[in-house]
Amino acid sequence: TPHRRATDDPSRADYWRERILAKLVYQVGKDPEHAEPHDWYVATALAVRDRIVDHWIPATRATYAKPVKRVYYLSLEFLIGRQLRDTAYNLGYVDAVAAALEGLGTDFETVRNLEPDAALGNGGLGRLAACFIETMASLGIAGYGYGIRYDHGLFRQALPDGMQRELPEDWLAYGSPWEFRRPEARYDIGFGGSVAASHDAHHLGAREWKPAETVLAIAYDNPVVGWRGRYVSTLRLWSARSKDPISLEDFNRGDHVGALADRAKAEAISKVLYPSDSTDAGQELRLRQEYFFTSASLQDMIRRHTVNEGYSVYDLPDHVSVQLNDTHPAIAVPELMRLLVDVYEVPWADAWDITRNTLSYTNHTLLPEALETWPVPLMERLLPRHMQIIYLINAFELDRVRDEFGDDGALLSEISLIGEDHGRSVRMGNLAFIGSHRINGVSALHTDLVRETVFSGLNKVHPGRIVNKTNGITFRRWLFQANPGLTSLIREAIGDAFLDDHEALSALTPFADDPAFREKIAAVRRQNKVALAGLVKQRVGLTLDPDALFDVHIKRIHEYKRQLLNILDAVALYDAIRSNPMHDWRPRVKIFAGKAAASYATAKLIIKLSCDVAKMINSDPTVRGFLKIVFLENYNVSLAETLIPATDLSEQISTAGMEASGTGNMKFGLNGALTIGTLDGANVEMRDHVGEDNIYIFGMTAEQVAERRSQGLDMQETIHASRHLSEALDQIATGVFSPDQPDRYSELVNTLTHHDYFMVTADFEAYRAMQVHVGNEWKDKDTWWRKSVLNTARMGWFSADRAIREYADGIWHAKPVDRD
Ligand code: DL6
Repeated sequence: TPHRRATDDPSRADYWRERILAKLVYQVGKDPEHAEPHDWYVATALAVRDRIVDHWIPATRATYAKPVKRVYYLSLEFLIGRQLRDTAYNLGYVDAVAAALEGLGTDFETVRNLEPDAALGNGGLGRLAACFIETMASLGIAGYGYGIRYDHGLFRQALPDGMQRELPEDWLAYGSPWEFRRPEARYDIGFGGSVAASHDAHHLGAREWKPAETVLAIAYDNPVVGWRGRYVSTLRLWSARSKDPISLEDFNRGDHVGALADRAKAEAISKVLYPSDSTDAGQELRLRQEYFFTSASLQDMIRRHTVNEGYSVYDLPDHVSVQLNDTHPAIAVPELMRLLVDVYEVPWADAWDITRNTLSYTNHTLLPEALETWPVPLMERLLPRHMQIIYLINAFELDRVRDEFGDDGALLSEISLIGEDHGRSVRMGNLAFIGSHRINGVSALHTDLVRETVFSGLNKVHPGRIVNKTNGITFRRWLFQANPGLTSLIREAIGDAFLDDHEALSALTPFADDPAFREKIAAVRRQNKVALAGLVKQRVGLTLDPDALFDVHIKRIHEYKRQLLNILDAVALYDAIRSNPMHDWRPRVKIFAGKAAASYATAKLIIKLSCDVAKMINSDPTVRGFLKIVFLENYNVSLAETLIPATDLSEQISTAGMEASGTGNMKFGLNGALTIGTLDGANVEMRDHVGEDNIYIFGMTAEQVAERRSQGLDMQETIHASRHLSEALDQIATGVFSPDQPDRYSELVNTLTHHDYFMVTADFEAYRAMQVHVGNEWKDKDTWWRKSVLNTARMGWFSADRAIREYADGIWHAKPVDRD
């Protein structure tokens, strides 16, 4: 208002200048004359954080004043990335902050790039959790994220000679300016010990668990501000501490290391993000992590519900929804039962109703190796009371099913919580299912497959419990911030409504037929490609032509995601260029990035192969730059923010039936990249939305894959039928790309030939033909940019706002907080 002092108005640069300087001097303790760039980052983050708090406190008060359902999102992973731009953008202060920094002799880009990525997740599942927390705040849902404050997030990937090395990541080396340590918010987490005996084997009442070991969970709060500051969600991350920081007795005896042993054991729980994505995670530390954060979160939630709000635990389902992000927090089922029965003395049957009506579970994968199971002996040793509860839940469930469906042995053993296959184990997927009122898949196809495969038995006995909630992405980060050029063009064309209502992007549809608009879109893409080319030059020394087709494949490296298929196509294209160098080739750059799980040898070999193929092709003068291959090291959220807006062609080529949804596919489509993909995960719904003429779908369907697998995996005939494929495989197998070790890939090729579970060879010809078609379409710029505009215009449905509304209406029954 005109009466405001200039320095009270956060839309002004002088407001920020004053506050950033104050933070620099009084919190960072630096003289502006001698401040390092990182000091400016911290001072800026702290100044911006103050404005979050200005929204956080009223939002929290409003939630207590006019209670709505609180939603707790329990996730072992939150792949947050950088927070400065996201926060300043959602609050609407980026321009003012940037102007202030300019006046202080630095600039916003430099400062924001000094923030380390918070990489507390492996991939899609963790990034989805981060998108969802921001989106709940944007919609005004009273949302809380609960997870672990890992000292070290996802490893840093180095690629000396193309071989992946994992290096420790150290995002907290300088501390985090975003978090608030809450030493008063602490809970005891027990492990091991014994449970007081009862004379009655079917005793359903309270029991006393005496843990042998107790670890402290200490809260760190990260406020996450929503769009236009509507609400602020709290991401509460738990850090493990020992109850006794040191054994003075041991120390005084001279055992200085032993004196710290208990502490080291306790703190190991929150030391490192478990590096595995979908390979065996069966280690005790992982189970300790899962129980640690789940128990702390449930205790915290119940304390807020009973002590702060004064409700009874019987009313939990009316006021609270807990979403289990995959099976990692599935121990919540017996833990909530334990808290209700043992601590709050709720009768078993009531406790079971409360538990089931409070919890719901999202399934993110059908991969058998990622569906967690825990050996019964480990569970009995580490969580003896939980094991008793699991046995009881199982007994009741099996009795009920026997009553209703008869003594169907196959059905009973399928739905049992105890697997008997390789020693007795607890099936966490079944546990999460039975303890939840809703189970959701993350795309229409995936949900169908969840019903038909992993949970077919449970679906039969609990029809209607499985629902679909197709994933979504936050447009604020993935379009508005990552691609300001495209965002401005859209605003000029259709106004600002789409900033708040993402489906209003459809108003862009007629602009697909406007040649002047298409030209502007192409110019923005070119600018983004120039920026990416600069980054590639700086990182790998390769010069890229910004007019080449940028064909991008970025995600975790996994056989089912089929980076191998893309590499085989590159080799076939390389051969085609060499055998016909005078053809009208259009330059293409294939860009890869992604990390392989540390223990996943084949995935690491695929990275090495990409690098070997890149080395040969990039240095071959006959190719004359028509094809270049780049593998960028250390893929993370920030790199994705640069790559996606600079992409022409998005690779979403997983074996059909294996990618639960994908969310990268949505980010690319939104930014106007065209997709080459299989009918897998959310690609299917993307095709339905953008129209089949505007997406390049190829290959086998999930059904065909299943059918083909049932016929066997030997692909010799398929390979012989394709000259391109057999030549490419031959070259790879015989060491053409690995002269230093000619047999490096012979086993890999052997597997493709005789045991091609992921159908790389079976889909090769269809993929190659589609790539040739894409190359031809790229030549016709009018067609290409028309399709690009239509992709952006029709991706509105894939907003996380839509996804969270669906969860809020269909699963949580949660309404937005009224802040007025
Ligand atoms: O739902 C988020 C994300 C999906 O988009 C991916 O398709 C899916 O692979 C991923 N799942 C996981 C779970 N572990 N594994 N594999 O990360 O979830």
